[in-house]
Amino acid sequence: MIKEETIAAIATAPGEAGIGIVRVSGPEALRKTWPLFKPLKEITEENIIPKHMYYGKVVHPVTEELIDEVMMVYMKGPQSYTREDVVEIQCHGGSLSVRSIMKALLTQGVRSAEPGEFTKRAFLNGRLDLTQAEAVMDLISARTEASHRTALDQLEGHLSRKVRSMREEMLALLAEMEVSIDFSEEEDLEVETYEGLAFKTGRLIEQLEKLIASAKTGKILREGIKTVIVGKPNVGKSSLLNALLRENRAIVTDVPGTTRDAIEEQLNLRGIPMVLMDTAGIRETEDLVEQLGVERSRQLFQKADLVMMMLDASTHVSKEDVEILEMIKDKKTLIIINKTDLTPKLAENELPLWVKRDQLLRLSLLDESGLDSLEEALTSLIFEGEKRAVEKEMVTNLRHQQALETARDSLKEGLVGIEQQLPLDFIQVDYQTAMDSLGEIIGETVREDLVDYIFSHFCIGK
Ligand SMILES: Nc1nc2c(ncn2[C@@H]2O[C@H](COP(=O)(O)OP(=O)(O)OP(=O)(O)O)[C@@H](O)[C@H]2O)c(=O)[nH]1
Ligand SMILES: [Mg+2]
Repeated sequence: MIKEETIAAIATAPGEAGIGIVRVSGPEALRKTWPLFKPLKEITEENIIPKHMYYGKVVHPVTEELIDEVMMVYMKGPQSYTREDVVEIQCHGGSLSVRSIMKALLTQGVRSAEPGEFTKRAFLNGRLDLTQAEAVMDLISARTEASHRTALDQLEGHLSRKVRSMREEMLALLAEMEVSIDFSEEEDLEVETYEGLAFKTGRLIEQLEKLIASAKTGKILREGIKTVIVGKPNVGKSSLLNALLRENRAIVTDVPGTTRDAIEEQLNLRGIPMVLMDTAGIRETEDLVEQLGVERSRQLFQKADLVMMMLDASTHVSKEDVEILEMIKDKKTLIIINKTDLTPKLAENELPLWVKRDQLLRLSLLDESGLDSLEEALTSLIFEGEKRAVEKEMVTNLRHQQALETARDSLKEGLVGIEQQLPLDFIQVDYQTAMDSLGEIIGETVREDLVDYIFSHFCIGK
């Protein structure tokens, strides 16, 4: 345990609320809070029971002015979030009470906590490893059940355990090499030694590859998938946005060119976070405002992870349709043929040859038929037909992904050395690099500036 200053911060979000919480942590948490707290019961700083709620008042320690009625709880380290002594004061919500309590604490020589400093202390005091600390941040910012679930799994230590066990296997391999090196003083290394090493290294590389592959799903769950609806005017783009959101967000009319500016909304599609964008219908136009909107549509889909291109079943495929299809050729695309309730005119053979038939989906937004299969198609397109990763060890963090890739690449180099039967002390270096980069993930070999960087992205009070 490192002896630290006592810090405090408002732990609840700003704004009007029922309660607000001020958290104090550090060796003098109780001593520095005590002058503010006037308990109703006859308790003292010495006989206070940890983890009991005490009702009382908070007064300014200098002016004795009443600040608020509160509930106070003391958690004695190491049985606390930071493993230090912690005091939490629950007062009335809204910004005034919490801020006045903070000010009063500052007069006692308590320092304002930096962003993420509580969690950083939990990490430095060994309560959480680095992946778990990062999971805390993911948990706070999770927008869908699925991202919440993965963050929770990471907090529970699933990823850390996997990384630890791979690290142990590497350590065992290094030890094995050490032994062989000692023996080889007298004679040349046996071929079996190399074969055994190659086999075990191959297995480790496979495990690493699997984790790295999960990062793709992980990224989607964390950041959401950017999806843009494009098409010529009046095909029903805004109707689709509304149908998926299940609210009348965008204006829908039978006038082509209704949507002038892009509309962006968050959507939770069966647990997958999406950023859904409705755009202005793409066409040649004299109208300046519409021209700008069309230009914006063209730019937007370039940045999209996924494009939903809409066609109108009641009209023939037009020059505009083909132009749009050309533009999105390289994108992950779902082509939606809307208005199937009307007399059909559009024939599939009017579409360019390279349009794959399994990209097509017919529906009618008027009677909402086919919306379910659309959602189905979207989810499977996002995960590219793979079964949804249900692995508990999922990588959702770019930093972890990069460290895993470094580890994999080093082991691959090691494998080349093994195949060439190079002296083992040459090969050991690669295994050491791989081990170190796995250590970075859980924070065992991590640099201090990286730790600072990671925690500085937390919010204050966490
Ligand atoms: N019959 C029928 N009409 C539809 C269907 N979907 C949308 N519409 C109608 O088509 C018209 C255009 O719909 P919008 O959603 O505004 O089309 P848009 O693509 O956003 O059009 P712009 O914003 O002008 O580019 C409206 O009158 C809708 O009610 C459908 O499945 N069947
Ligand atoms: Mg529209």
